[in-house]
Amino acid sequence: MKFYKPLFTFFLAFIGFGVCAQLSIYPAAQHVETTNSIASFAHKSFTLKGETTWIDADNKLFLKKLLPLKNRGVAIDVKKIVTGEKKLLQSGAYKLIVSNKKISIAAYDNAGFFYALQTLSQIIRRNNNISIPVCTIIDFPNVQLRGTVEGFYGTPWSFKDRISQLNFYGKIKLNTYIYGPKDDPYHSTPHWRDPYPADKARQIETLVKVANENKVHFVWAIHPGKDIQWNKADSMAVLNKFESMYQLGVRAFAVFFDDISGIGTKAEKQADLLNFLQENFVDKKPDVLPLIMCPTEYNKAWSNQKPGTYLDILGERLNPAIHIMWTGNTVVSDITAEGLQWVNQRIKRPALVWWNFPVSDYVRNHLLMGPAYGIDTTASAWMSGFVSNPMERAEASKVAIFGVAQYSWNMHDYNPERSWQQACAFLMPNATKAFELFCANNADPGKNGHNYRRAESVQIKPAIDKYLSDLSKKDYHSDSTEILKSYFSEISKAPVEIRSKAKNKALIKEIDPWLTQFHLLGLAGTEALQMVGYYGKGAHKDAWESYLKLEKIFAKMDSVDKNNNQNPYQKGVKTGSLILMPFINNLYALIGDELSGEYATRKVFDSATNTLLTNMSLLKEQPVNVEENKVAIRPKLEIIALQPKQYIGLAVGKKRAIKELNYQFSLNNIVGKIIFQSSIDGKAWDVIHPNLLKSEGKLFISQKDIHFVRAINISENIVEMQLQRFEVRTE
Ligand code: LTM
Repeated sequence: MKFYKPLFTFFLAFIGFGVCAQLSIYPAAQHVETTNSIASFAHKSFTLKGETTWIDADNKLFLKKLLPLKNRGVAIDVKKIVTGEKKLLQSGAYKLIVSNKKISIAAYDNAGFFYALQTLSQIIRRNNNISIPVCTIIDFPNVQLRGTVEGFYGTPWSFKDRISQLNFYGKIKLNTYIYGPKDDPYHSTPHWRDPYPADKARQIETLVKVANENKVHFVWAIHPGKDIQWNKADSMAVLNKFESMYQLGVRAFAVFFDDISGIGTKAEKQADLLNFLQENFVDKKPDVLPLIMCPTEYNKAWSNQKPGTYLDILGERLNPAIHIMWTGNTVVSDITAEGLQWVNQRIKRPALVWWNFPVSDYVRNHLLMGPAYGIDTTASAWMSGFVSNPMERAEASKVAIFGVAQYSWNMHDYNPERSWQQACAFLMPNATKAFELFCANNADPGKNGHNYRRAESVQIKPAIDKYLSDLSKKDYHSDSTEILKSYFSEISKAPVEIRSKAKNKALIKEIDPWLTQFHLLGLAGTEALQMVGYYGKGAHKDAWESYLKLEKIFAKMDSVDKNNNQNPYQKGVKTGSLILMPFINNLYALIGDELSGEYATRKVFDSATNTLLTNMSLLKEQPVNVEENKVAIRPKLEIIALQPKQYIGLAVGKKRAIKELNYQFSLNNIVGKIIFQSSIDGKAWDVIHPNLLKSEGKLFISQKDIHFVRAINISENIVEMQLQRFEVRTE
């Protein structure tokens, strides 16, 4: 008998009876022992033996679907784990032993039994008979709470999306789904105090049922901090809302205080409310799980680092049974053991990680479908849970969620790249390579206010670098040419293959505009290489024709961008934006320059001259959107705190003049706090309007040659607000 370390548990080959079978378990099991033989239970039925009373009805049903259960047959010997190693004395732990004679399942609880069955379902082979590799699997999770927090801004997931997620979580051994979509008005302001309308309530009831079947804790979160009054009536309003959710079957609850300003942010009051809920709700209902809270200072960059402030107050005052969430060193951040140790000593408990990946609410024109990396594989001891905040696109998020499942179940074994490949195979079994190609080039969020970037086009980058380096030496026939040609050709074909072979139509619907754009990207790359080849051969006329064809493809891409995904935040459809698009643009510009003496080539676009104007370090990276006669700062989802004299504004290029400023801040009565100013040169500033009352409006600018506008805090206090719109119309 051979012992394989967890690292090698994937795709083990079993050779028995002349058959080569594969054993793939996801997430990777902690210990797998196996021989080369396969137990073949030809035409046999199975019978449940041992201690079976503790097994719940859902698990019995699952087992029945998996194996033909009769009164007599091959024994499935069942046991509850009650003593032994500590790691097996936790929820989700199980032992699965398959011999030629019987199957033995020992589990700590029903979650463990369910996971044993999931593993079994992954290794069973059904041909003429039922064959299972002879093996011993000892398995348990490294992290207690594993899953997702539907905590993004934008359109909340649909009922169907959520059902699909919960079934997916069961399969990949995730046990937590926190319901907290920012744009559900019954989760947040204005309706957090009110019960759900009947149709929504029924849906939640069903979701809880499906979650239970999949051994997933359905955690319902409330976000009351925007307008909570710290009085008895509002404490009771939260409690009553929880009670109404309890009636729908919910048995786990959270209170979020993220992205708020004003009195709602007070640590003492937040802790008191949570403690009140603990005493008057959780302690009175034995079937309710420990509470979870998301603090206002939910990352290191935003937290007051002075001892005795917000996080320390929570640490001291909040009932120790309550989990505290944490996004890392910044809002969107890698997760490190050191970062967790830092916060844990302040909050006096292990943090529950809220990982802001693959969420894309701050970069809605991109998909984040690359590997889930930047999560420390030595950090398990420092967290009570790990949940990922996904994209508004539920099915597309499954690529990253698959990685999160692998990471949080078996951290030491976690390999982001390998896990990502397995995710692609799992989600797109009939077009895995095409899907991998798509995901590999739809990974980076692009320039963004969080300064969070992801590797993209990793595999092809060396060939691109070589090509560009050869080109810089006027070598137009680089060795990389053929590699790149075939890569772009694969890209142009991948969408057809994905669309035609995918079983998951919901996924195709979500990514459809990006598939169209990806196809065009493949065509553009192919044409660009062709163009350079012609030019290199001295065939300038052919190169020019290619150049024009490329422009036509660009125009189609532009049209996809302008006609799809027109959300008010980051409109459009970007693909391959880190490496491939810049590469193609580079070739276009280069050959355009070379041909400019002979042909009338490209126009120069002055986008680089439209820039953000600020003296706030937190906002420096916030991108600017440029359209024909509009320049806008990308809206910021989180609260920003303007110190006295801090400003935020826009500078436009010399060829444009500002005619109108359109703004929206989540701040009422800005008199005496914020004024708007304009300038010709960015040095001397005039007040546009001294007495603005409203948090939103339009200001017309009659003065000529205005290239700069800004909003500045003229008060002596910090002004907290949300930057929802700051947009100028130019001449
Ligand atoms: O991250 C937290 C705790 N809150 C919000 C999320 O709702 C949002 O999805 C992410 C990413 O934009 N940023 C937040 O601040």
